[in-house]
Order: sequence, then structure tokens, then C-alpha cells
Amino acid sequence: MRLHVANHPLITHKLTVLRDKSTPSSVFRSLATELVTLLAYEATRDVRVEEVTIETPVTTTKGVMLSQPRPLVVPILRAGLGMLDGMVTLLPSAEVGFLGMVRDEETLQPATYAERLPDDLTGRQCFVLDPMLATGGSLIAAIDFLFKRGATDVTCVCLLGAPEGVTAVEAATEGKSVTLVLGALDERLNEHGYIVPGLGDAGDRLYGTV
Ligand code: U5P
Repeated sequence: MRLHVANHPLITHKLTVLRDKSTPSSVFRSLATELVTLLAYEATRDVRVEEVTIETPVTTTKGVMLSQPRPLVVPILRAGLGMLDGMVTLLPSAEVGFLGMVRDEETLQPATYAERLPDDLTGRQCFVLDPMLATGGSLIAAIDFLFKRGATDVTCVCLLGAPEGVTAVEAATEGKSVTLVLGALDERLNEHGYIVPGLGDAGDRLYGTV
């Protein structure tokens, strides 16, 4: 597994506002979008391209375009939805699949309650979006799901991660092509499986306590 933790003052600034409990949902949503766009730049560093030849007004030159099959972006419902716009802004040709996962707040075990993904992901580069990597349970289940359908490599974009989650994803995906891109690596998890210092429940902060 490759781990990339962002190190940029703009990202840290935006994360600081995001963490602040007095930040309202409307601001939280637009900051999440901005942050994902910045993280997407790093997450797509190895996106597959093919050489093309084009005509500029002056001459003929070579360039690159994203290659087929198109990348697949998979937000994990519901909090991952808050990251979708930022990602597809940078990858407008990507397809979008959905995975709904809910975490049992007692056992912290994830369960899949919705799935809308292509049956065959052979050769597809997949980008999974989930704002919080806590125990890693949800992300590991999502990554498993995609590899079982034939995905070649999976890049996960999270706003915040806990060391416990990073270690768990690393152990569960040994030998597979997995990249983790984090806005920040926080201190730890608390006894309720929340990231500390964290930002609370990302789904609630984005959409309210529904
Ligand atoms: N989660 C939060 N805030 C936290 C920890 C977890 O919102 O501080 C939620 C996220 O929505 C994420 C899921 O989808 O729990 C990840 O939990 P886990 O499976 O990594 O433990």
C-alpha cells in the first residue's frame, strides 16, 4: 500500500475550518468539495493516459488523454457523496458507482446496504471516496468489493485518517495495488471509534443528523 498524507498550508487551513464544530453544514460542504479537488490532484497522479497526436493552430504535436476503460469514482454513502463533486470536477470523464455502507455503532462492523457498480471492473482504476478512515472497516470492505469485481488498482481519498485505520487497510490489502491519499493523519481513535481530534461524524456535519 502507498500512503500519501497531504502537506500543504491551504489544505491544513481548510481542514482547520472543517474541524471547527461551529462551522455550519453549508460551509462544511463547500470546504469538503474544495479539499477533495486539492487531494484529487495527488490521487490521480498515476491515472492511466495514452499518447495522442493533435493539431495546434501552429503545428502537429503529441499529448496525452485519459485512456479507456474510464476511471470509476465510488463514493461510499452517505458521507462520501460530499466528496463526489470535487473529484469529478478533475475527472469529468469518469463513471460514478455507488456503495452504501453503514457502521454498526456497537460492533463498529460495516455492512453493505446499497450497491450500484458495473458487474465487471476488469482493468478499471477505481477511486473510493470516504471522508473518514477510522477503524478502516468500511474502506477495507469497499476495496475488497472492487477487487472481487476485477478492479486493477484502487486509490482511496479521505479527508482524515487515524493511524489504526491506515494499519488495518495496509494489513488487509497486502500484495494489492492500493493507494491511500489523506488530507491529514490524526492522532488516534477514541473508544467510540471516532477520530481524535477529527471533525465528528462527517455524514452529520454534511447533511444533518438524519
Ligand atoms: N466516521 C465519522 N467520523 C469519525 C469516524 C468515523 O464520520 O470520526 C464514519 C465515516 O462516515 C466513515 C465511517 O464512513 O464512519 C468509517 O468508519 P470505519 O469503518 O473506518 O471505522
